[in-house]
Amino acid sequence: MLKNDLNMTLEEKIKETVIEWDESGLKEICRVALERNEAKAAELLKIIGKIMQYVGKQFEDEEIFLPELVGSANVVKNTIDEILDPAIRESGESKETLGKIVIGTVEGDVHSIGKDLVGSFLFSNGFEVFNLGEEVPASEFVDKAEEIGAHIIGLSSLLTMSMGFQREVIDELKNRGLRDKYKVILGGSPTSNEWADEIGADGWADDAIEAVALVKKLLGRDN
Ligand code: B12
Repeated sequence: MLKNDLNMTLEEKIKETVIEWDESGLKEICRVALERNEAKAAELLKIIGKIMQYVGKQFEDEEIFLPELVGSANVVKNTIDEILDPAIRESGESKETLGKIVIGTVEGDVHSIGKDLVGSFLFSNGFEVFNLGEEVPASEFVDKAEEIGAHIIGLSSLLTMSMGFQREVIDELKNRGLRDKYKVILGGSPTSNEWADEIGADGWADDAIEAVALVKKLLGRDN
């Protein structure tokens, strides 16, 4: 009972900092909770994931707008990078890893926000995410997937001009005889389900929340 009350208080505090983009506040709450053994890093990640789902839903319902969504995502991403991820590694506490994902924006395209959001959502939902950044050549996606034993390759493209590079990654996999080894998913505003079908990808998602559902489905983690 006491633990529940404590968790609720912690969740409420975390929610407030995420919504108010209070990065130093969120980091402090997480640091103190870890120091006092009030929660493990994986538990904090779960709480943060739940809150990001709430924020994402608010964005979908047009209750908040892009700057608010990006502000919250950045606060969460920086806290995960600087506090929670290192805490998990140090303690040897095994993060519940549901699968490994390599994600990046394809060659010729510098747009990062949507792809980073998808990466943060996947991470906070228990997946291990390797974000290769922007303007990533086809061979780099495949090299990284091979190196880390990925399950999924995620390709972002925001430009009509760069969409063709999504096809190139699939061609690169085929050329190396690796097409069946990885599930390839696509996203970005000019792309669609039809485009994913046309180039032989395994799935497409419209936003970060759908991306999490898609990845869970592809990896049989959706029950
Ligand atoms: C911000 C922005 C920029 C910023 C990017 C900053 C950054 N660090 O990302 C800057 C100013 C650098 C920029 C540059 C350019 N831009 Co720009 N940009 C935008 C803008 C306004 C917002 C994009 C964005 O961040 N959206 C918010 C995020 C959250 O949404 P999202 O990216 O769609 O991502 C979601 C989904 O698509 C999906 N998703 C995304 N990636 C993935 C990946 C996977 C695997 C999955 C499953 C899902 C998924 O989930 C995400 C989260 O919900 C859009 C217009 C718009 N309203 O989209 C134009 C836009 C994308 N840009 C455009 C253009 C033309 C350019 C430039 C060529 C302009 C120029 N003449 O220089 C350059 C490109 C240079 C280059 N080589 O890449 C056009 C593209 C048109 C087209 N179809 O080709 C757009 C649509 C504007 C327009 N209406 O003309 N841009």
